[in-house]
Amino acid sequence: MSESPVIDLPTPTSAADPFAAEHLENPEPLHRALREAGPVVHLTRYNVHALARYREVHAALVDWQNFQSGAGVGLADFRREKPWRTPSLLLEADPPHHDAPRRVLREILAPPVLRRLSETWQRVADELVETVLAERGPRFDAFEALAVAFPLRVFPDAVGLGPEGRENLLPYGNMAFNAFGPVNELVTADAHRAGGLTTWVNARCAREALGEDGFGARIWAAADRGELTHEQAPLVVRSLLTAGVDTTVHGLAATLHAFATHPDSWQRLRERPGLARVAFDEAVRRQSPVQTFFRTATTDVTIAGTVVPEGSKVLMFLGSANRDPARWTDPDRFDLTRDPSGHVGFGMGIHQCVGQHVARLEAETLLTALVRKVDRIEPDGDPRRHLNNTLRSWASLPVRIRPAA
Ligand code: QZP
Repeated sequence: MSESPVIDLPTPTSAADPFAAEHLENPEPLHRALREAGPVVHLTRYNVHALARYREVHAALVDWQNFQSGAGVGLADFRREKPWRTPSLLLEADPPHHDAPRRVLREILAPPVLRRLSETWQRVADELVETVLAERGPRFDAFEALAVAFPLRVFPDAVGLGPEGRENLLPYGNMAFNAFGPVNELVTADAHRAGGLTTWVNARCAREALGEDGFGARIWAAADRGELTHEQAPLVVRSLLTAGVDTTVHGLAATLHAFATHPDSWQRLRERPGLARVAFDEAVRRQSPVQTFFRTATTDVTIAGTVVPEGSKVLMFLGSANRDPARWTDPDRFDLTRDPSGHVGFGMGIHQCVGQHVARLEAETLLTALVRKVDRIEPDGDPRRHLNNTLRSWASLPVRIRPAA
């Protein structure tokens, strides 16, 4: 037999645990080490292949044929382990099953439809900022007062959720995003309330539980038109309640933190409020509220010379791809003059965040309210992180502001 002309370099390995508190608290050093180790790194602790460079993360995201979602986008392999909840019809599904739910939600969350919400959301944002300034004064926790308060005021209403139990939304999301990682202390700490939170969320997805004019009702109406089955409708509503709250809360917090620590950027936004959307995307690029998720190889796939065996999990470091110096100039900088489009903070390809326009509208209305009333925003002590296996999340963001004259 002839020898292969290609010289196979061994795939680099790492014993690091990306879900250890040390790395969740400060992921950049591990990201840098993984990017520099090679295009594919075998993580021995979990027996998964890690992608930390932009090129490979992007390539895997758009290749749904070789990298499936149906076996789960967390560490758990749904082909061998029972999922903790009924799999999502969008996130944890592949074509063709994925396509009908995706189309329904894409139409309900499309920009022309959302435009009808923007006036109301702007008014709510203006009122919220006014109240915060009047009642809390110039020093407050921007995480609780703005990043949490605003999405919780507008998004559940837009879905058509009833008023009771909304305090369960963030704990449910925290649990769901932890569940994509390994069963570590972050997961076991929530185990006692998993049943209660799941029961509450599932009950909210029923047609009777939802208002007559909201995203939820429109999902059920799509089922009436035959675009979905009536069994699928509540699960699509559940996707909104899982993916739509914590993500925007921590994305907005990342944006506010970026402005507090980059006063020049705040002044630039005040001069050009039209930059609000770009600012949000640049903050999503730089902080990547969704740090990681997985795919599963459907066949033996070769990535940059490494064979990823059929059935093995591939861990994609979105946060690392979004700061890969091979793709971004001065990647650690929050820079309103750059074009952040192409970042993978919302994913890429057929699963790319279907709610991204909702998130951008929340950011745009909140930032617009803030630039109208705030001259300066600066840190007032160190922010605190909340640790989650998937989300780069916050516990507090103390700021001091100077109200506009
Ligand atoms: C979570 C769902 C980055 C993703 C893991 C966010 C996400 C998207 C969809 C769902 C949950 O459909 O439940």
